[in-house]
Amino acid sequence: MKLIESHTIGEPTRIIVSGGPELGTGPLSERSRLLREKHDHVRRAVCLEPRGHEAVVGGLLCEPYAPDCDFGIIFFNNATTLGMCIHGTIGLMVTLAHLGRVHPGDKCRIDTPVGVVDATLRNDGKVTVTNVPCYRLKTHVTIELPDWGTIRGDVAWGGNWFFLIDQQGPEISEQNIPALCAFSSQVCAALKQAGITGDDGEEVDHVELFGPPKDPAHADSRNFVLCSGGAYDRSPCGTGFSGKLACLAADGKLAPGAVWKQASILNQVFEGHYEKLDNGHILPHITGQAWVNGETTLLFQPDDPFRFGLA
Ligand code: PYC
Repeated sequence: MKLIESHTIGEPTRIIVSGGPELGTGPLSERSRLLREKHDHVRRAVCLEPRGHEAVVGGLLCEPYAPDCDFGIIFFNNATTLGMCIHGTIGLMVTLAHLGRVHPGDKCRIDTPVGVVDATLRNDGKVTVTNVPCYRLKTHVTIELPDWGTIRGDVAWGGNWFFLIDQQGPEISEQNIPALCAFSSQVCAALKQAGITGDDGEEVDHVELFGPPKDPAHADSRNFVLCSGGAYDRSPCGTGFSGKLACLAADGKLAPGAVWKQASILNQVFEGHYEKLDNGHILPHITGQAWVNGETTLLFQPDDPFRFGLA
């Protein structure tokens, strides 16, 4: 199995470019289910120790199902498959460029389990992704945390489900990463206990905290994102940023087309803006940068008890 490795301002992506499992030719949501139910060892081999680590996001490059698409992708992390991943799509585009399959200026349509996204490899090497339509589902939801009392946030769809919390909890700083992880884990548990879900009862499995930027000339806000597998996102998290844009739009705090600079916990920035759709949802456009940093062949020795990862 061959992988191309990249990182998107610090957040790793490993794309399976050959030797991946055969999942048929159905819709990407169906192939994602098959990957989860029948080939989970592939996800574990790519993401988990001893080869991987908790922050790794993997992607299986495949043929698209939706018409007019150039590529299909199914993302997954240390716990499960993902609906969508924007830092991973930025990583995918530089991976495809590394393979000579896309070139600066190319715009690709990419099929994913939650819909089609567009991605453009710009001449300056950055990538702009136009996400699926996003929206805020619930506003001013309160939860009770054992160590923090009442906390208020919004539920939004950004391609994954997010609970977004503004200026509550530990200060957003690198020194506080363990405390931010602990706080966000309590939020996840409280959401579950209170039965707070996305549409169709889907789990809200990502938590996003916001605070002021370290340098207001550099960014509008700084975030911390805890992903579904319990790892924190080293990037500003493009799907989380999409949820943030949906909330800013719904609150009338950012006009369509106006640029928002979202810094990560590592103080690196994605830029984004949105278009308003007729149904009130938004179409986010997120720009970021990734670098290819490895070409890997996974070997599976039959006597290696951990060839498919530490479960
Ligand atoms: O950038 O959308 C993103 C993402 C999702 C999970 C980790 N990163």
